Amino acid sequence: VMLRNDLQEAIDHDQLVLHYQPLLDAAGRIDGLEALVRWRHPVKGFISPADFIPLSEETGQIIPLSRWVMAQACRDARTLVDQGLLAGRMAVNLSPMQFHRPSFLATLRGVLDETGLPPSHLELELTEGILMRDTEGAIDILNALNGMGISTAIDDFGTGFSSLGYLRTLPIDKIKIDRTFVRDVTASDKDAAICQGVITLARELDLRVVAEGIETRDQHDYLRRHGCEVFQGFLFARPMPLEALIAWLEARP
Ligand code: G
Ligand code: G
Ligand code: MN
Ligand code: NA
Repeated sequence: VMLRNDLQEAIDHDQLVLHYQPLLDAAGRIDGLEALVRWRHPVKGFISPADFIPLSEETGQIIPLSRWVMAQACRDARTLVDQGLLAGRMAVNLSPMQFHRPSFLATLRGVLDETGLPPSHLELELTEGILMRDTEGAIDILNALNGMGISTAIDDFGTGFSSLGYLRTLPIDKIKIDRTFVRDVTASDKDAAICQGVITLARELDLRVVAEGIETRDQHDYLRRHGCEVFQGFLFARPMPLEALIAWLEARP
């Protein structure tokens, strides 16, 4: 109850902030950004979404929270596009309840209208769990997103215990290899095999592939050598507030 009331405060009183992490292509150019929400608690400091997104799903507070995230991410993306600092897409993480609500697409259209962000600059990150919950419904929504020009990525790929068959039927654009496979890719033959397998799979299915959680040169070199196209991780940049991101982008050649 305590946290629930606190979270309502956070939503109502500007305690939520978005940090942005760049994604880079194999040549080191900015491929896109990922929006990651944080709660700047007046007493407890920064709280990770891992600690309040699940709670907000239980209480239904995920709905206003998600709407705020979507609007803020689109507004900031619009600012970056206008300043010539973002040519690619802003990726926003979705929660299951948000995605499967009947009003999801209407809300999304409303946010795009309100912020003026062209849909060609938006990407949505979904987990396997979201897609497994109601696959028929998910296909309809994904087709609608496609039609709007919004791209979609499967986040945390490989952690969901789901069949691979859905990759054949679902119209998605990108796979993000979970960082637990990337971590030991240069030390563990098994993790290397998994990463190589996912990269091959993505290529055969005409999906883009991202490696998350790149922390070392070796991880980056290895995955680049094996055909991975896009990279995200602390080696390049940590998630940062908009002001810091703008400075970071402007300082690049
Ligand atoms: O940024 P961090 O590593 O603390 O994120 C922890 C988890 O929270 C990740 O799984 C990430 O996908 C998720 N997350 C971050 N921001 C959002 C958001 O705006 N909405 C949802 N649904 N999940 C988010
Ligand atoms: O589930 P999702 O992939 O959306 O989670 C993204 C989270 O991963 C973000 O909260 C971000 O803080 C975290 N992250 C991003 N890059 C790295 C990294 O290089 N190492 C680690 N450990 N975490 C990372
Ligand atoms: Mn993500
Ligand atoms: Na992930």
